[in-house]
Amino acid sequence: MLSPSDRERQEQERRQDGRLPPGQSLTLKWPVLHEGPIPKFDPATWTLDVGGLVSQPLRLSWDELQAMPRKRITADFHCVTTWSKFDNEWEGVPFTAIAERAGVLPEAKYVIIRAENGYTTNAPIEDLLRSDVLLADRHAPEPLTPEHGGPLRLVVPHLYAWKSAKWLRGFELTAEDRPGYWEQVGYHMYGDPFREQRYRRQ
Ligand SMILES: Nc1nc2c(c(=O)[nH]1)N[C@H]1C(S)=C(S)[C@@H](COP(=O)(O)O)O[C@H]1N2
Ligand SMILES: [Mo]
Repeated sequence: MLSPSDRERQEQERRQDGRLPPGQSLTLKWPVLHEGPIPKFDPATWTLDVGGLVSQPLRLSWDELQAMPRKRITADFHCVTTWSKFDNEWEGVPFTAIAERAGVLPEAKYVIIRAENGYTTNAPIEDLLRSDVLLADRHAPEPLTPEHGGPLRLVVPHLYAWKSAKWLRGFELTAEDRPGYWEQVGYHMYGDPFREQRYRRQ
């Protein structure tokens, strides 16, 4: 156990490293945070839908998704409620593989990320095309548990964690930015933790 002063010193060091964003504290546990119930997963009926400004709209089954290229990344995770969890090992399908298969049209500038129970969040497409953005089904070495978004969640390490939608079900590519679930009640449209883009000015 770290004493409070050790913890403070460690946070100071990490801040100096540029790894802990302003206003954040390190957590060693992994909190569970979401609205609503944990959805049930049936691999026989589950689909991932990709539509909007793409040349080839997709409806992928669980097995089709599993057959796609895979990748493992290590990344920090920053929740807007001020906890950060370092060194998460995520494994899954890179968003770039999905984008390539769907064929992103030049007019596509934003993505509405869709999850179970109507949860949505938005991001510029260029952010999702970063090489470390994954459709993760493992928090390695374990499969992603249902409370952490299993069977599949998006992971966007460089934005606040509300953009990392749990129970991911699809993407809609759009020309204009549209606020998602939390953005509609005042969370920032972009959400960069290093610029403390927590809430929008009202
Ligand atoms: N579908 C869905 N995804 C969601 C949320 C949610 O309410 N619903 N909450 C977000 C928030 S605010 C955070 S901090 C992370 C938390 O992920 P965790 O519970 O695995 O720590 O999930 C994000 N993804
Ligand atoms: Mo969060």
